[in-house]
Amino acid sequence: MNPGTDKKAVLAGLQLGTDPLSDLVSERRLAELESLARECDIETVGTLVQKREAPDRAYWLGKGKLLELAELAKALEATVLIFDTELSPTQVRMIEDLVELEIVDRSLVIFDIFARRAKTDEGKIQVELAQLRYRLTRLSGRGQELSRLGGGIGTRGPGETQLETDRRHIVRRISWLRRSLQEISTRRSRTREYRSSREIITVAVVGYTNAGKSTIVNALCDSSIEAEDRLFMTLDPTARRLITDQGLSLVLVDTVGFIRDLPRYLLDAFAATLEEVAAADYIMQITDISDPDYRQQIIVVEEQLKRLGAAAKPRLHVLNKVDQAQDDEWKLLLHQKTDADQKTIAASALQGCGLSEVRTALSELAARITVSFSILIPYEEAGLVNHMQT
Ligand SMILES: Nc1nc2c(ncn2[C@@H]2O[C@H](COP(=O)(O)OP(=O)(O)OP(=O)(O)O)[C@@H](O)[C@H]2O)c(=O)[nH]1
Ligand SMILES: [Mg+2]
Repeated sequence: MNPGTDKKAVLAGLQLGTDPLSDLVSERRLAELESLARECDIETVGTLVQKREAPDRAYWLGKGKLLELAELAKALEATVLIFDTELSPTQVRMIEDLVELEIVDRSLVIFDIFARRAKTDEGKIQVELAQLRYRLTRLSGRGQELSRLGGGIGTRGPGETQLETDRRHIVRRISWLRRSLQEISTRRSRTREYRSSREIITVAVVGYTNAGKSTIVNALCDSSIEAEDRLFMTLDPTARRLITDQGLSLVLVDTVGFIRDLPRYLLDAFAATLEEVAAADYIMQITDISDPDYRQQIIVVEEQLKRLGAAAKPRLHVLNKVDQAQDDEWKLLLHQKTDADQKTIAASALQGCGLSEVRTALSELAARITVSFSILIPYEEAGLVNHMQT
């Protein structure tokens, strides 16, 4: 997208199966897609959902439905069709051959948001790698048609010049990006080694995008990480120190948010970043219980934690935004995890309620992990003190 030029789009969704709840699911999925599109300056002017047993191999929707979608777009003066899935390269080609509109899928929208948000070298490299790998799969067989593909949505992303370059150039660039990421990963693991050699307890703050992760880290650590009502505001893991009332210190690592169906290439590319979650001592999971879809979001976060091998770590689950709760149903969650390793606390990071309980839980954790001991060193062995780490 060119900045400042709002495009109009019609969103296409599929409702699969006959589950009585599937109406609600597809409605929420499209509401999320609309928010994602908005982050790319695309205005949603219409939506269309088709009920089907399974996605169509060629057009994702049925062919008739796709033509109906194109008519709807024309009537609403939309120039873009956004599909609530990652279309296969063949599907993109087939759809483009049938309708004269810009075809965008969910992955492309998410890439575009990540490209807009990436500020550090690490973030930029990760996003570019994911975009190029995605694009490479869409280049094969298209030959000269390359330029029709566009870079991300419109011009954002690795840049227009990339589009005219050949496949080999992209492959070379990908291997360069991979090497750079490897270096970043090595640097990150050195930082982690340092923390663990100093026995610094790390807490990875995870959750669905926009759950309030950065806001809670800021409130607890008196820091100022950018926190806004926008999706994927935080891309780079940001570490902040928290000193407990007993004077013990913990490092909270704010991380990139999760979302359902995060494009595979982004997950791969963000592996170095997500290692922070796998390597943490403790997980602080944040859930926005004011979001009507929070149950589904909890499932998505759980799946991601499992994938990262972090699901079994001790966890503090913060049910955030209680100031905006729609009903009382979320309170059931409070009674689910109550042992020392699994705690659930209700809070409002914005208004401050529940935060002292969160602080107490983190202090207890620090005290539990930090073993205190006293030793008596004979005077003649006083030199041993030099070997002790502080
Ligand atoms: N009402 C209310 N809003 C909150 C609360 N906590 C956070 N927010 C708002 O929710 C929005 C998202 O907060 P962030 O802290 O940026 O969320 P995040 O999880 O870091 O989001 P990403 O980095 O984009 O994944 C911001 O507008 C916050 O002000 C809360 O307890 N209550
Ligand atoms: Mg954030």
